[in-house]
Amino acid sequence: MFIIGELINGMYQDIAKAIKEKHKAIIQKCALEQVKAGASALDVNCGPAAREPINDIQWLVQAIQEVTDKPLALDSSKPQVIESGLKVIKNKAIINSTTADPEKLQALVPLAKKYNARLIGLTISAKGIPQNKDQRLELAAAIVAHCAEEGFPIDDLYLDPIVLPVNVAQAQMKDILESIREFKIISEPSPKAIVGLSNVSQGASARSLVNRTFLVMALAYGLDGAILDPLDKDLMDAAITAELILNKHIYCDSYLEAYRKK
Ligand code: THG
Repeated sequence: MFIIGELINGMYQDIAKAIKEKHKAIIQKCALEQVKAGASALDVNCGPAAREPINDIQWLVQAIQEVTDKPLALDSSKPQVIESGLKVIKNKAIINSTTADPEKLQALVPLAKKYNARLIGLTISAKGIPQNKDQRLELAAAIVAHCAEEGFPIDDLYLDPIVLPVNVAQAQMKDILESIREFKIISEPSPKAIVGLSNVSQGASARSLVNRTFLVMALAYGLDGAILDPLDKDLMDAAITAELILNKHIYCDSYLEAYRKK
């Protein structure tokens, strides 16, 4: 599974403060901890309160790149902020994210091509978040069609059904899971499926249990990647075990230890 560590996000107060005060060591520690815990990439989000996101994202990227060469996912709803980050990224970037809104696609698909970046497409439109799996599939197909027309490699496209909190959208959970399976059969080669996992447990108690249960189920539906908290050891163990059962690693009695050493 492609694991994107979610912790460098200005929604967290300590990270917001580190960004504001340009305290590099805090960001670098957070990057290294996530990589050590098994993150294959790191999400980089200046947060909702950032006053200068165009400068902040460049500062974040540069600080992180001093300590790791893992791919970075530039997480912003503003194309100018994403482009600013792309300019200073040395390795392969991930654009997080476009929506199915034509204006967004027209801004971000050319950027993804120009910078040879992977692209996350959210199944959301100007009308908002879909209320069922048919609307999700329709938006997913529109994103795939746009990428194919523009010559963007579908192998580099991740579709995100947008996970909603179970405490407010319980009736949608099954549709979200089924969307993951449906996304994979839109085209050949197939787009990949990714989720922002922690959304599912926002406002819920027993967050870690809710997160890992959803993740294991989503993996069974064909999930390829997740933005998650890699420091949650129970979550990582559940993911490794689910992938073992799905025959993605070879079984040995010490498989958890063996996988972590990889
Ligand atoms: N899809 C994609 N990108 C995403 C998301 C998604 N990026 C952002 C988000 N969703 C994924 N990242 C997080 C990070 C933290 C939390 C949820 C999702 C979170 N934070 C706590 C809270 O809000 O309760 C704690 C915040 C705090 O300490 O202040 O749950 O869906 N492509």
